[in-house]
Amino acid sequence: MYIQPSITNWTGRIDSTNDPLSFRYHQQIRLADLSRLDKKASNTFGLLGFNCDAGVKRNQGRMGAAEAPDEIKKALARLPWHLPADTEIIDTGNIKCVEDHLEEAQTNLGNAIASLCKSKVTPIIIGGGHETFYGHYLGIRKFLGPEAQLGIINIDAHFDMRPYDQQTSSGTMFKQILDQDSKCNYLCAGIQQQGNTKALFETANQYHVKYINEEDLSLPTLDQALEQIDDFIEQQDYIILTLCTDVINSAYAPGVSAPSPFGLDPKIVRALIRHIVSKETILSFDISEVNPVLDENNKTVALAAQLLNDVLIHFHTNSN
Ligand SMILES: [Mn+2]
Repeated sequence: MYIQPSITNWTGRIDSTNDPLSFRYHQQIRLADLSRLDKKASNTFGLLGFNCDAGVKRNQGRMGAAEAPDEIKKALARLPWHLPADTEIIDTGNIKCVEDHLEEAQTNLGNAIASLCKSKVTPIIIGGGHETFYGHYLGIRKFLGPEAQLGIINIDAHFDMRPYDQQTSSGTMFKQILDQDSKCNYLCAGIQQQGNTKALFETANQYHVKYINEEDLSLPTLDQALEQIDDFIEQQDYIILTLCTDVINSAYAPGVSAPSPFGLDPKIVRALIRHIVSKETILSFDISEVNPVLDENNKTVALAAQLLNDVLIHFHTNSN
């Protein structure tokens, strides 16, 4: 089900109505119906929400992520605009999952993402539980066709490679993808021993997943981690990035289904994101697993909005 973008998400302080140097996001954003996209200039980003936590429910997690897209848009609306003047950001509304119709919702999300790509709009997807990523993948693969080597980078405490013989969920996407797509490679940064069983580490090894442990993602070791990520990126035709917000330390990100007391410092996550989205081969980004219902003083939502702002500012800035 498609929900058109709403101006009610885009309000905030107004320092000036005519001086662009004083503008905030809510003064720059434009609303665009998905069915009426025309060809855009190449520096256009399309925000697309996914109101869905059916995958989290199936994964026996805590519900609420379906409400994140509008809350994150409201927080982004209030941030000052530091993007180049010719950058265009459009809110293209939300795709909503009805009841337990997860597969249908993921297909709809994928189709919407593919149509954004066709209009030369960079998809910036706001989940939703991490099942958002399966729709993200479907859309990019549909756009690229089957032959391109596609690198998936997931910043996450969890592999999300559980078996799905019974049903898919927010914990199965990467196994689903690697089982059906031999042209996909998977790197996961932020893995925690306590977030994954021994069996999941074995699965990851069987599927030749590249992963970087949480312990190896601190300031002193960051350069080494970035080198590993660069080696991975160089072997792909294109990359896509997904951020599972539960990878962040629960002191900073309490509003998630599965909080991580030993999660990453937000500054490390910001450094990873800046580095990865600056690459020439990146096509799209999603942020998932923010849960406004479980948040404390809106701080996870505010962090998510700031990370999104970082993605937008740093996207494609390094074409080496
Ligand atoms: Mn995840």
